[in-house]
Amino acid sequence: KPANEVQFAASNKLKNTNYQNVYNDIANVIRENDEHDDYIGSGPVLLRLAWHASGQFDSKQEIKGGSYNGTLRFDKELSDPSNAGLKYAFDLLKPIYKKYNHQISHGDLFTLAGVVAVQEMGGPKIPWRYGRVDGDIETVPLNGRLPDANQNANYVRNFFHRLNFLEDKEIVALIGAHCVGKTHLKNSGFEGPWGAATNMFTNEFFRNLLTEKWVLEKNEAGNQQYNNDKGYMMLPTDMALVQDGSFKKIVEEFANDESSFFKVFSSAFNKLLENGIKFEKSSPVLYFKTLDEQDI
Ligand code: ZEM
Repeated sequence: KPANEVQFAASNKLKNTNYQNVYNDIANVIRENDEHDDYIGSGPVLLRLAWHASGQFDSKQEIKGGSYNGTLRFDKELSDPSNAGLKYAFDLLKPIYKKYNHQISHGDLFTLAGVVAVQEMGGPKIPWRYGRVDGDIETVPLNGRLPDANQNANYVRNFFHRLNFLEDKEIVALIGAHCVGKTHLKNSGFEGPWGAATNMFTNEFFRNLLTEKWVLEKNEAGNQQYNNDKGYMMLPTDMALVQDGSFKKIVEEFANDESSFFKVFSSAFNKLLENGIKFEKSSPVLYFKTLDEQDI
């Protein structure tokens, strides 16, 4: 075996520089699967995969969850009703997992896919570290820890406190990820996109919250959602961001200043992906170039 292969096998990790190759492989998967969901593409659903792979974290429980053990790969977790629609995203990543042949863990792959999705859709750079491991089935957290979209501002704030987001700014920024993708009746019981540019990471979500005329309506699944005359929608938890005075001030700031949104989103998303993880000192913070920046 060549020396570097032996080294990989020993450390079970890729050399730092090679994660840009994994990034590029994921970015190419996004490029190749641009027809998904009526040409929204595969970026949004990969971002949602990274969020759900991390957002079931609960430090107070015996099985804490989070991204560390890469447990979203197990049917037990994938079949959580909250994860409906994410098998497609997991399947997109399977060939990449295979290609690196145990040199990358599922947790690292899922979280890196979120970073790739944000950056390739034009969002901010997200710092990222490797070092998660494939935990066994005993490390799968109980279903039902992801948030309920039918709730109000207090619920949203308390939910994100569980994930160590104590500042309203971080919470509002994270939900700003609803600038991309859409809701699907068959997945969640909600229907429609949040805006016009469904595969571009921008502050449109915040602008729409403030400027569109929203009407509360019952959808075909019997759930209440806010609709406007352009076919956009907002979840009750989205609308909570303008119903609460403190949240609303931040929505206004982000609507007026995209760079402020990007800055807070970048650090909060990095924290979300790393909840509950103590990285080895040798694991550096990595930043990746987009395909465009590499002229690929
Ligand atoms: Zn979402 N999200 N989310 N979210 N989310 C959906 C879709 C997407 C909530 C929620 O209930 C829903 C965050 C926070 C919260 C994305 C990213 C992030 C959908 C629609 C629902 C119902 C799923 C479907 O039908 O396919 C709630 C209640 C949240 C907090 C209160 C955070 C944080 C995110 C990332 C940082 C993304 C990208 C989508 C779009 C997926 C797609 O397939 O288009």
